[in-house]
Amino acid sequence: KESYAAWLQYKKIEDFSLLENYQKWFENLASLADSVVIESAKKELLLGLSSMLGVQPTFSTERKAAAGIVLGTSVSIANQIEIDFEQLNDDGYVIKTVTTEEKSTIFLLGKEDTGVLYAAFHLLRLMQNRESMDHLDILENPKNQLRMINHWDNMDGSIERGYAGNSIFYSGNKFNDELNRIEDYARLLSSVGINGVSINNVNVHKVETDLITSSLLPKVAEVAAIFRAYGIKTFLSVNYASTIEIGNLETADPLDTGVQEWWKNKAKEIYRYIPDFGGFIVKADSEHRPGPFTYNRNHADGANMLATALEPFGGLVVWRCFVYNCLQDWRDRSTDRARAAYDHFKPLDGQFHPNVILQIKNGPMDFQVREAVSPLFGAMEQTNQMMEFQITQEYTGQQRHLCYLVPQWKEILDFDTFAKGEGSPVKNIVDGSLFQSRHSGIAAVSNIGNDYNWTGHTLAQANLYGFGRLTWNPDLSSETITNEWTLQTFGKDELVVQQVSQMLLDSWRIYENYTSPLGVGWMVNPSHHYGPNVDGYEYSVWGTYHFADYQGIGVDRTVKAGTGYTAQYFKENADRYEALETCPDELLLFFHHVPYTHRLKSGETVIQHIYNTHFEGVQQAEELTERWTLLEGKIDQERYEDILKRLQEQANHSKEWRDIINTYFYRKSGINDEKYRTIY
Ligand code: BDP
Repeated sequence: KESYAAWLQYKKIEDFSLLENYQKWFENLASLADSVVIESAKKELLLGLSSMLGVQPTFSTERKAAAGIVLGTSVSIANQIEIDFEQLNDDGYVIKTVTTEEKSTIFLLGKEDTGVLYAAFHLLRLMQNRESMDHLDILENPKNQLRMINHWDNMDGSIERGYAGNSIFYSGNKFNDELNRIEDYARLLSSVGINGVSINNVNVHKVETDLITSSLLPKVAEVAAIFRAYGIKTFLSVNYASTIEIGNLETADPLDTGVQEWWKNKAKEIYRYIPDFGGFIVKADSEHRPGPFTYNRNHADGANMLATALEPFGGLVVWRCFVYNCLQDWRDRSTDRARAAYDHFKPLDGQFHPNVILQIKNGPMDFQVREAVSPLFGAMEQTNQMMEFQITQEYTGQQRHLCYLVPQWKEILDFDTFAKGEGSPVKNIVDGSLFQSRHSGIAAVSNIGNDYNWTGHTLAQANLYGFGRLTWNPDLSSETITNEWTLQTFGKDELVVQQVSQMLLDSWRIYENYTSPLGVGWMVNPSHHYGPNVDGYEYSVWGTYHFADYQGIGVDRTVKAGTGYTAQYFKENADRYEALETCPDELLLFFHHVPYTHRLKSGETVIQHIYNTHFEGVQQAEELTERWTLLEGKIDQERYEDILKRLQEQANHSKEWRDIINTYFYRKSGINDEKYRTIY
């Protein structure tokens, strides 16, 4: 089925001359290396070639006279075709066409086997995109070392913040017997360069605490073997208080020698089952999860204790910085959740072990449609840092609304922190280059489940694809990624590619238009986070406020009169956000509390902006449906209908957003819409 195949469609090539041209390359496939990873590369090539071209190449372990593909990792071959392996990093690869009078060959060479696999996927992508094979000369290195997906899957089969069915890993508190689907998932991930996956929720309950015990480790090892064949390392989220819950100890104090010993033995045990185990993800002292604070220890103590245990085996501790007080009093305006991660972690710079990476959410709040970039990026010169994005659309329409996040992620990665003066973008912090960090990378919370199309909204597949591509190379443009995805997913049809790509590229702004305005965030229904509720989180304890009253709205985070959060940025950004005159419109209410009559740089007042964007957003959402219907007949009926239904739901639901938000602010402010449109 098309919806299941996602972007690995490998549709038969109908264009006869292209078909002939391609077929000539694939008489023989010579594999000069051998491993499970190379096996995957061969399998994928065979699948792609037989399905796109109807050819079955012969296999050999040495180069043949016939035209063909050569897979390998050997330096001597590289030298023969004038490739300098020194230019490749561990996951890098080369694709090169060499034509002599006797034969034509496409070399897929990697420094390691994973490079060969990535090269195979790249070649298949080129073919899906109908590019010429005649003069390929490609050298690719991933910019980020760790390119990771975090699953928030629970063993009962549910997925925290999952919008595409249940877990593909578990059901009924057990691993699924049927593991086939995991292999197809691994193919999807590997095809875009993902090399790490954590397979259980960061909120680790009792059953998942057992994942690191001998009762479940054999199963984890089975899953890890599937991922391993695709160059992906398996990680587990662990319960910080495991020593108490499953270790028969009375404490989880990181400085307690009993606790330290327990984890050392535990690490040894895990690596017996999974020799290339990636490491632990830890959510500690966050939203009621246990952590070192209980014992008056700090997060460096906690993380380092685990790091010491994993260190002999090359394992990593991915320590999350989502640490804040989730029991704040909304009446106390001196506390500010946005400040929390920086306040907790910045003073610990330099204290973490080399195999600890701090995983920081892109913004200081929580994956809102728009928020400021976390000031922690770049603020800890001597500490490994990695990015956490959320592919699953918790606050961005839950895969019922179209919201393509690549443009958002790009803005964040390009954000200049000024950590080392101008030209210190976030992407150079998380790729390790700015501070020469030992470990670094980008992770994101998965958006897949066991729905037949993986992601609920079929177009949400583009977010998974785009995340992988961007993680491989943050310099790719949104347009490039989007076009690539559309071509592979729906085939080469001008109108389809142009329409779908543009719909995706417009969708984030559209979603922002009819939801919470000017960076203020939230305004969603509590707990499930779907749909509008302006005061849903206003009088609760989560630290998520907009402070709207009859005069104005916004959170004053200035040093002058507010929470002082702006001072967490390097000077250039701190000054820019601090002053009303220089604070960008789109984040105005994130940083300032202003009257409804305040004029934005756009010339509109805040209240008029709210009205305008909400009317406009609904209109744009309705247009998305119309734009989609232009493609009827050009896309298989199943995907066409599926997507149409979601777009219609979005258009309807956007009206609810518009009406609730506009009415609320009309009643609060008493100010009329200049255009006298109906506000319910
Ligand atoms: C929030 C989610 C919550 C997660 C938490 C986290 O609402 O379900 O457990 O983040 O990242 O976005 O730990």
